Amino acid sequence: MTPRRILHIDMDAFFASVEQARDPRLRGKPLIIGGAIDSVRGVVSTASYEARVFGVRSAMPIAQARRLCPQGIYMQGDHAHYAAVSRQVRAILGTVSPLVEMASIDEAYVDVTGSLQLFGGDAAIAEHIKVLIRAQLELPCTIAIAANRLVSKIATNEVKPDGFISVPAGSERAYLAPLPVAKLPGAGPKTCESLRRIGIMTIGELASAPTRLLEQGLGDNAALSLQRAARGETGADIETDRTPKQISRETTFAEDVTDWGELEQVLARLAEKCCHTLRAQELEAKRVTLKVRYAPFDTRTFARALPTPTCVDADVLAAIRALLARARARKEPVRLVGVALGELRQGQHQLELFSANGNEKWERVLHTVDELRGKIGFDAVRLGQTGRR
Ligand code: TTP
Ligand code: MG
Repeated sequence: MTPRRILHIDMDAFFASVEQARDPRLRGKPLIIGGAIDSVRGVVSTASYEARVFGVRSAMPIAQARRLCPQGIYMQGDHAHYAAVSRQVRAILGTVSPLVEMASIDEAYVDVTGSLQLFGGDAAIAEHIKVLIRAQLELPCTIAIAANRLVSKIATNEVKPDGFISVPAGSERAYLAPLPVAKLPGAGPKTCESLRRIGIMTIGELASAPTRLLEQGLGDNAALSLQRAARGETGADIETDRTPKQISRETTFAEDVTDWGELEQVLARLAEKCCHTLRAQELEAKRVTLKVRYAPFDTRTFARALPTPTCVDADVLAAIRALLARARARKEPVRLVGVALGELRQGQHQLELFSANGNEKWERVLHTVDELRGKIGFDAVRLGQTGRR
């Protein structure tokens, strides 16, 4: 498997920097942007780093900020403009990789795995982006590149402002180890307090703590996911704008069907169509849902997670068959059946998966089938499951 490289970028003091970019007189000054800036209830949206020196922070009441930094310049935020600049940042990121996910108005994850060779490495790609954003938008930003989103996001925060860091593959755990547990997303004040009570202050201590001890302190689920994060092992893949939420197909029958063998045939066909679309979009699915409408209008869904993400018909069919066993327990006539593939992601592990499962042949066959279907239509090629009647 090609190790992923995930770039996280976060703009520095975003709203304030945007104002400083369009009005040079504001540069180098303590600048505070807020909503309802003149109202007693207004809060600080952000403060320039010059204002942070005085202790001014996001979400602080403006009144308090004025006490801490009376010489500051206070401005009302202009959200429409910040959103427009955010879109420009998004466009610049799109020039280095198609896999961009904006996580908020001023931060994004970019899967740069496929772009690194082109640009010449982590440092080069980060420098390229920083230079473009400086030149086109006059804005500072901070970038981290690591094996997954979690580590890159934590790392960005550590090198702000105007920073860059690359966490080499394999050194995630060592990188995180000395940081306080509060730096882990998901470790709020209550969790940190629970951890402190069992003597855990750093991410490294959390990573190597006995699981039993953590479960007692935090509860089973929280303990496991937090410990995985502490080991730098977590991190979902990039969800780009292009990834649909699910791919589904369904068939309504003119007359109610009671023959489950027939329903299985129809479902196999629907599953093949879904998988065809899945592969055409280079996606994999982690969840299969079977939809059954029993006559007249009683619709039920049955779902199961797949052991590994897949785009292979046979895997989806196996799941459908297992779900069918549950659906047919109702012993009622059926008006409609459908298949939906969910928890979609970019097909990254396809090749490894195929070789791991001895599925190479399947892959070759399916690609040939997809090609033929592209040329001569979907129904030109029937695979084993739907071919036999
Ligand atoms: P952040 O990225 O959290 O903050 P920032 O960009 O101002 O500063 P830095 O990243 O360098 O630490 O948030 C991005 C923008 O979102 C910020 O400029 C203003 C807005 N924002 C609020 O309106 N309220 C808030 O409480 C926070 C945290 C941010
Ligand atoms: Mg920011």
